[in-house]
Amino acid sequence: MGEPQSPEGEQQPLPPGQRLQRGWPVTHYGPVPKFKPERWDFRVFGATADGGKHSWNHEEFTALPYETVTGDLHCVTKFSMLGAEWGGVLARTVLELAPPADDVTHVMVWAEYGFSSNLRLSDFAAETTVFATHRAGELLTAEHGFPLRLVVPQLYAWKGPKWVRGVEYMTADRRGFWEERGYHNIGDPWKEQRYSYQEEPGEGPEL
Ligand SMILES: Nc1nc2c(c(=O)[nH]1)N[C@H]1C(S)=C(S)[C@@H](COP(=O)(O)O)O[C@H]1N2
Ligand SMILES: [Mo]
Repeated sequence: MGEPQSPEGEQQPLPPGQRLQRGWPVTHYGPVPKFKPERWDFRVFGATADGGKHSWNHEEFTALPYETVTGDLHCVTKFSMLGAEWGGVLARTVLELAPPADDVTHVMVWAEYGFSSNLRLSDFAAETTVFATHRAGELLTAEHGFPLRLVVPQLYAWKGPKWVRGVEYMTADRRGFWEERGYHNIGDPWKEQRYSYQEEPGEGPEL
């Protein structure tokens, strides 16, 4: 048997405990926010290298370099969607344009209604971490996070806030919305890091 992997990628491996989902269901907590372009901005704040805040309005942000990445979406409720093409602004581009201070170790990604998720800087800086505006070449729908959502393919999908509005650079780790409510601080699906009770010492701040 061996690994269910083929060079053609027709049978890609799934993280443990996950099943393949056809289509693209909508999953989130709370209402879908209404996009108001004139009030929308994307902010980078916290421990920036220059000590200042950076902000882009919608026109400015969507004019940043557009790139595509291929990445999975693994929901902790056990379904996975594989190999979608996401288009938008790489997290790496944001890190270049608004560099973090040298002692930044984590980021908090903030979304509408105060939803948040914390990431290690290394996960945020991964080459496939993208602030997506598009999926499969099409603009995201409101339900899927329009105008902007984060996608972090190597982590469970709650680590990718929809309706994202900014990033806070942090010099110490802090839990985001789901990480405070019983979900694993790191959330690596390949290690099946679903719940906070599974955390090993050092994997998350005290609860
Ligand atoms: N703002 C916000 N983003 C969120 C969530 C949420 O509750 N609020 N849920 C996450 C979870 S648990 C999943 S599985 C994915 C689902 O994305 P989809 O609805 O586009 O499939 O969004 C993530 N982003
Ligand atoms: Mo999820």
